[in-house]
Amino acid sequence: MDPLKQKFIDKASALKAEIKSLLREHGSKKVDEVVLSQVFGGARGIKMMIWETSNLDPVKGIRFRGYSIPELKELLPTRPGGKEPLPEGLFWLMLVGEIPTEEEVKWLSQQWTNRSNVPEHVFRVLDSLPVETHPMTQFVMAISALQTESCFARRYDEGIHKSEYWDPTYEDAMNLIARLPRIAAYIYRRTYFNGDHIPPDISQDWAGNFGHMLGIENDEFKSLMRLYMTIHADHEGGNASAHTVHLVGSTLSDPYLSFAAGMGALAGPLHGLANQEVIKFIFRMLDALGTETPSKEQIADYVQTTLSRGQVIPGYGHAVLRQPDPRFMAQKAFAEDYLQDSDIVQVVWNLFEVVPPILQSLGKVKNPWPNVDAHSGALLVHYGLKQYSYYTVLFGVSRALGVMAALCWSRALGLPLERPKSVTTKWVKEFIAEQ
Ligand code: CMX
Repeated sequence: MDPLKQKFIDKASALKAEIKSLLREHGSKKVDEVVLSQVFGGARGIKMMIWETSNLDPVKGIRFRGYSIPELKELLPTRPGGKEPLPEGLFWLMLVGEIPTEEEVKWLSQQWTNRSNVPEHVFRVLDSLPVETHPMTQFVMAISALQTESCFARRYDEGIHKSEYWDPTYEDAMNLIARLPRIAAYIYRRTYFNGDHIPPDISQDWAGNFGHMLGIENDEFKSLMRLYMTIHADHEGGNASAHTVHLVGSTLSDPYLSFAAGMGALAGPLHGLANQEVIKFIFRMLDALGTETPSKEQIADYVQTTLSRGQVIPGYGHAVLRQPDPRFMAQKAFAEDYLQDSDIVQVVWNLFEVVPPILQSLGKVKNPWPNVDAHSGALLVHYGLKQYSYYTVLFGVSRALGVMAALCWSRALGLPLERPKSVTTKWVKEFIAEQ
């Protein structure tokens, strides 16, 4: 058995036994109380799911196995001489809870290269779609087409014992992650470069090769890809894409179909599509104001007009966070290092000053601060990746790392079908009458 797989099942078996005895003793302890406004309000804050790979604190932000993004920048292996962590290292950490060595990360990079072959029919499915099909739609269809390769679906069909579900889940997770950059790059090149595809360079790491296949041969951009793929990977289990993968996976639908479903959730403008919406918002604002370098007053007026039209300010607000998103701050730090002089980055920084007090003044927005999507587009535009309809695909490739590691845990721990209870408003009225 490969060393990562062995490490994973050793850790998961130990935790499974621990959970069993923990539940035997404490299974009836109350962990939360649900009020009616939460039932009508998108289940905000209700503790109802196990997610081992990361945890989100409203103030401190995301912690991957307890580590903050600045800590990961210090601790995870990088390319020789590089500053940004390799996403391979984050996947290792999320899957087995240990910071990997450089050797282990190299091994994982090689594994993903070995597993990266995409069957021809997936490209044929993509080529059959109108070229103007939204890249996220193409992404979902390509992942669904790739489901023919699912080890989990095949083993289930053959009659696998439930104690072994984790094994083909791990194989599917590794194969899917390995193949995603090729698929995503294919979508980019077919949509915007007339199908002028770039073959993989197997000497590069996972994110570096992705940058190469996109066609942006720039070392700084590849560093950005490593950072981008690391910080977008996981945001605990309750966000819409992660939760969808978890829910669909709980039916024992295989990892490919579960991930495709999750990407449907990521494609919503209140979630991952916000990264395209932010840059669209900025481009439209610059167009409307007739300048590349608007003043803070001009930006404030434009923001107010947007709000008065009943639209949200994309890239701002969050269902859990109550401070500037550390993922926004990590991208800002990258921009401070590499692209201080970029006009579009300056617009993002000015929005960071202007938007929070305006949102605060509305009196209803719980978090006026920027989220991850407020910064990513400006960095991509700087390096020439201006086709913003594509941005959510980048987010999706990264998100696979977290949700696939978490899916391995769900199957290894034997988590059951997820099935919360719904009620009707009639039931609510009767419930109130009985109080
Ligand atoms: N601009 C304008 N209004 C906003 C707002 C924003 N950026 N963020 C929240 N609000 C409004 C809500 O629309 C809501 O208004 P109504 O009561 O009139 O419906 C009110 O403030 C309260 O909302 P909230 O409790 O603060 O926020 P929610 O938990 O309901 O929603 C989120 C969170 C992210 C959907 C919301 O902040 C939003 O729409 N932001 C813009 C879209 C965005 O950036 N999404 C990306 C999030 C990160 C990601 O998943 O990738």
